[in-house]
Amino acid sequence: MRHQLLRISCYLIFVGILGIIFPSCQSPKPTSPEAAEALASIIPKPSSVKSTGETFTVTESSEIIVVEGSEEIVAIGEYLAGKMRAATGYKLSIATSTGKFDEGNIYLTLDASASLGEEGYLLSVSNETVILTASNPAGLFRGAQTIRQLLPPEIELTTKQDGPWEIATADIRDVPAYSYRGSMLDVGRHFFGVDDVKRYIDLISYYKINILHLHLSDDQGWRIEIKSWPNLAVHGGSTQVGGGKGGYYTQEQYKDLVTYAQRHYVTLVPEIDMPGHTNAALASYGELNGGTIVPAEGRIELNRANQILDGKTKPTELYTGTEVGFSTLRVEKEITFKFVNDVIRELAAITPGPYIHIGGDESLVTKKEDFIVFVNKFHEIVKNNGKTMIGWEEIAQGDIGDDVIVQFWNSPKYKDMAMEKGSKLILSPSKEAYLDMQYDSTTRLGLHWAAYIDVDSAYSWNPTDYLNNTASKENILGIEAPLWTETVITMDDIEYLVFPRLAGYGEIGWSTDTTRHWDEYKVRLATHGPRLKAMNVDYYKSKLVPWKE
Ligand code: TNX
Repeated sequence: MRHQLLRISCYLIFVGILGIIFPSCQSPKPTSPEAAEALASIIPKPSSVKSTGETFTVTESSEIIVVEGSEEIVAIGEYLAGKMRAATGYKLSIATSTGKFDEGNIYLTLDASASLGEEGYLLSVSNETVILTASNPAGLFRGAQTIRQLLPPEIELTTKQDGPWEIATADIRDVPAYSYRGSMLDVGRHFFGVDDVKRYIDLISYYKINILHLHLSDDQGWRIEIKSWPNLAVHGGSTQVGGGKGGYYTQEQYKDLVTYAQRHYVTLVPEIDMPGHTNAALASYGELNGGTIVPAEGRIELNRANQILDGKTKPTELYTGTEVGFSTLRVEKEITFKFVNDVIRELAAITPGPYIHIGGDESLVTKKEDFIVFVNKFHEIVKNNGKTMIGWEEIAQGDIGDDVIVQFWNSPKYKDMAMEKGSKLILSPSKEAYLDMQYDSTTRLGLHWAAYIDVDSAYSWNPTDYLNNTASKENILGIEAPLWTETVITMDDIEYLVFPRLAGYGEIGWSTDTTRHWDEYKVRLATHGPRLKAMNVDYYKSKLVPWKE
C-alpha cells in the first residue's frame, strides 16, 4: 500500500516537472469569460470570427517575430510591442525568422498570395501561437489593432499591471468594405498643435480609420505655412474663434505629421477651403480682395462680418466669430489664381497621399457662375499637381467627372448630381456623421443645427442608403466623420465629442451593411468603456450604452 502511494506520488511529481519543462503537455486551457468577451466585442466587427475555445497567453518569454520581413514590417512589430510593453512589463523583443513557429510567440507574416487586399488580414490564434498574416503592411497594422482589442483592457495602461495576458483562440478573417474611412479635424476654427493631432491619429487608428482630413484654413485661421505667401500663416494664423492666439504648422511640422500618420497607415488629406471660408487669407493679403464702393450714395458697404469693402482692396480684419458664408475669393482677379496655384503647389509637395481637398462649401457670396469657374480652375490646378481633387458637395455644380470626389454633407440634390456625373462620393451626412453635433440638448459642447446625434443614431445608418436608383456601391468611396471646432477648444473637448461615436463610424466604414444592429453593437461598445478609460480618453458616457466598469 505504502509502496503504491509512493509510486503514485513519484509519478505525479514526474508529470508535474514535465509540465513545467514542456508546458504544452498540459491540456489546453479553455477560453476565460473575459477573453471570450473580448473576442466577441471587436470594433469594427471582423468579417468572420471562428472561436476555437482555448487560450493563448502572452508571457515574459513571448517574442514578436517578423517572418522574412522588411524594415517596414519590423516597425509594425515594434509598434505592437510598444503598445504591450508598459502594461505587461515584458521585454517582447522583436526577432526575425524564416517561418518556424515556436510556442508562445506572436508572428507577423506577409503573404501576397493571400488575396486580402490592401488592408485585410488573417489572425490565427491557437493555444501555442498568434499568427497574423496580410497581403500588405497596412493589413498587418489593422490586425495589430485587433490583437490589442483581444487582450484585456489593462493592456492600454502605461504602468505595469498583473496579467494574466490571455487571448481567446480563434480564426479571424477580416477585410474592409470601403477603402476610405475617415475623420476630419477642423484646425481652422480652433488650432490644435502637433501633439494633439498625433494623439488624434493614435486614437482613430485603434478603430481602423485610415484617413485624417485636416481642415487647414477657414475664415478664422490659416494653419499651414506657405513659403511663397508667408503672411497667410503668420498673420492669418494668429487668432481663432473667441480670439485666442491660434497657430499654424510649419511645413517641417506638417511633414512630421505626414510621417506619423504613415506609420499608422493613415493618409492625411489636406484641405484649403475656397473660394468661400477665406477671410484669414483675405486678411493677410489685401490684393486678394475685391472692393465695392457705392459712389452714388457715397456710403460704404459692409460685409457680414462688418468689414468695410471700400474699393481699395485692403486686407479684411481677422475674424473670431462663428458666422459662415461671408467671404470669397474674386474670380475676376488674375492674382487669385496665382495664389491658388502657389498654395496647391506647395501643399502637393508635402502631400504624399493622392488627395487634395479644395473645400468649396457655403460660398454664399460667390455668384453661381463664378463658383463654377472656380471649381473648374481648382480641378485643373489640383490635377496639374498630380493629385485627385476632393470638394464638398457644392462642387457637383462644376464640370466634374469620375476623376473628382464629392463629399456629401447636406444636400441630396448635389449628392445625386455628383453620382450622375460619375464622381465618387464620400458620405458625411450631417444628421448622422457630424461629430460636432451635440449628443442631446444637455451636451456641454457642440452644435445642433443638423440634429442631436446620440450614439445609436450615429451608428444606425448605411452608406448604401445614400445611393440613388442608378448608382451602385462602387459609387461610394467611403465615409468620413467631421469634427468642426467652433465649440471645441481642448483635446478633452475633442475626445468627448469624438468618443464613443467614432468607434461606430469605424465599423460603418469597415463592416458590411447587413451585419450591423444597434442592440448587438451597444453590448460590444460597452466593453470598450474600460479600454477608452485605460487610454485616458474622456469619452461621453451615453445612457444608451450598458457600460462595463
Ligand atoms: C457647416 S459642413 C460647415 C462648416 C461648419 C459646420 C458646423 C460644411 C461643409 N460646412 O463650415 O463648421 O457646418 O457644424
